[in-house]
Amino acid sequence: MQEAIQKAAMSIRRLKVQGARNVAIAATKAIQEQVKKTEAKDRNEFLRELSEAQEILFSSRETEPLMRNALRWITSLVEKSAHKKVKELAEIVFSTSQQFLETLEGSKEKIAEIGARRIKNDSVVFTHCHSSTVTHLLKRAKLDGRSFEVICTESRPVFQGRMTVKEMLALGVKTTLIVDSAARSFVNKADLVLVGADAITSEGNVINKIGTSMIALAAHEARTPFYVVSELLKFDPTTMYGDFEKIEERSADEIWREPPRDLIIRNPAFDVTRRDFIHGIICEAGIISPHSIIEVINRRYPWVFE
Ligand code: RUB
Repeated sequence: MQEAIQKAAMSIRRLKVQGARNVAIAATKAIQEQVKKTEAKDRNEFLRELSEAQEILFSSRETEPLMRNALRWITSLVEKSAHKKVKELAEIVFSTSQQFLETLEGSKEKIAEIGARRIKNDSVVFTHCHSSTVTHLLKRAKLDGRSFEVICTESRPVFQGRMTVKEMLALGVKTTLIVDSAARSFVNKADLVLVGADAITSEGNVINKIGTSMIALAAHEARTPFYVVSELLKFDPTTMYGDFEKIEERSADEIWREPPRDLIIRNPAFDVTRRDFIHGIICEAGIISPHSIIEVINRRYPWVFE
């Protein structure tokens, strides 16, 4: 039952698929694959199957509004359609999923094009964790002929920073890896900080890999501009109606496999960076202030608020 969905949810939970964009892409593709094989006999059964799939994927990682926005949008279009035949409903899922994937791809390119202009020649870029949106922007800057170097944190406990440094080295960019606690010492040497986002709240605060808010504080103190590089669809509309974004807490095993008895280990995957520490959000609509997030999203993706 829901084989493609279960498989994708497992890969997402275990971080085989990592980063908000890749999570949303994997979930959308899993939905496409699942509807191809649907055995639902009528509209009601098909909608039930879709809603179950959605719940399984949503629970794979809690702090992923991009995935939730994508799947809710796809499901809402199916629900709104008057079609009764399963084949036609499956076709709607397939084409809207495709449309979502294309929108996401378009946003990535636009963000890279805009953000690359902020990378000046001979500059030092500080980054944290692994954001495919950030690394794509840096690739674009490199293709545009800019010379720059990158400083990246390890990003404990799962070391996503190693993925970032490998990508940068493959690009031929001078790259330095530091331990997370060296952030303050190195943010001083950087011209700007670029980090990704998992979620953006209605107040313009940004949720990203644990440690991001500490880097933002250090950058503020060092007067190093701190930018968030993110698709607008990482906005979580439920935060507008009073909900707090949930911060996923991961297994203690990631930190210490055989810890002493009675030790308490906490492993939150993300933290919240207040908008006051964010110079700008580099998104597909341009470089915007976190204060204007609702207005910009409302103009571009009004369906998010439905
Ligand atoms: C990854 C992380 C990334 C964002 C943005 O955390 O915090 O900065 O997800 O990534 P994890 P992208 O490794 O726990 O998923 O720009 O690729 O969406």
